[in-house]
Amino acid sequence: MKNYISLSEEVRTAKEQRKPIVALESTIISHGMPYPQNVQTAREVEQIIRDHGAIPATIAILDGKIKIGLNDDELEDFGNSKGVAKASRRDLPYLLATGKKGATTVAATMICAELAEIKTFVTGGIGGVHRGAETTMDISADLEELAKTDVAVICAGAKSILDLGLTMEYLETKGVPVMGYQTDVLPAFYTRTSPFPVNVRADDAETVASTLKAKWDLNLTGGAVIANPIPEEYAMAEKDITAVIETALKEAQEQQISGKEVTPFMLSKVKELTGGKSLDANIALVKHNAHVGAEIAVKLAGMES
Ligand code: PSU
Ligand code: MN
Repeated sequence: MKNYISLSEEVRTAKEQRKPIVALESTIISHGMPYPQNVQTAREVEQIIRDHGAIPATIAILDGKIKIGLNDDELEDFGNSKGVAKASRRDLPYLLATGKKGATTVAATMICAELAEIKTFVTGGIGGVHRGAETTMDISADLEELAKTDVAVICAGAKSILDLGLTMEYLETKGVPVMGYQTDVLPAFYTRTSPFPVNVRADDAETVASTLKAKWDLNLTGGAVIANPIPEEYAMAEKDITAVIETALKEAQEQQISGKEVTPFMLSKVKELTGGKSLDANIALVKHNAHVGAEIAVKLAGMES
């Protein structure tokens, strides 16, 4: 197993010194944002994590290795590459065997983080149950991963391109805690609220960390969602984003988009239809998640027995 994993210098040193580490995904870099904003944002997010006392580990598949931490050149090259494969659980073996580049989704990043013994992972939004899943069966592998892999995912909830109600039901069935960070309801990525209550509310990093510790001390396998609303000043108007999502969903149906293409198609349509505004919102919420995620990682590291 060790043969497949390659730690960056920074991450290796952090591990030796038992510093808190925060994992970051790479699908958001290659499929979620345009170049060069993607690389710029990735660097800034990493710096926010350092500024709050933890070490960032951006995870990607390169040269037949699971890279835990990318150096500056690797990040630049990765963010500027065309045709990087979107890598979820099922894709990891083939990409590692063939040496092709892979951008890890939430599911794959959780797997890689667990292999590297990293418990905290910051991203933008998670995948979930798609609208119409009762006939398409389109349910993100992210949810199954949350059910079985011991990594906490700090995100801004999930985009309402998904069926948020069914996503919450699925997480409940699988026993995945959904903690609202300073909120009682599930945030919907671009907006701070949705009609769906979270499982529990946590008002500080200490509460989140001690809840995670209790879960894993009891061998209650699986991850947790820490849902952190987008900062007020970047939140988009509910009716604007709802209209955009309806249009994007209609186009996806007309073009018969299916399988792993659905989420990237929806993300790029939403981006196109909202112009620069959605990208600004996206960058702001990831940075906010990085801040909160680093604080949680620091608290968790302090509780290690
Ligand atoms: N949702 C977002 N932004 C993203 C993704 C989801 O708001 O970048 C990406 C994440 O990497 C997530 C993946 O793990 O899409 C889910 O894809 P799918 O629905 O195909 O499982
Ligand atoms: Mn899917």
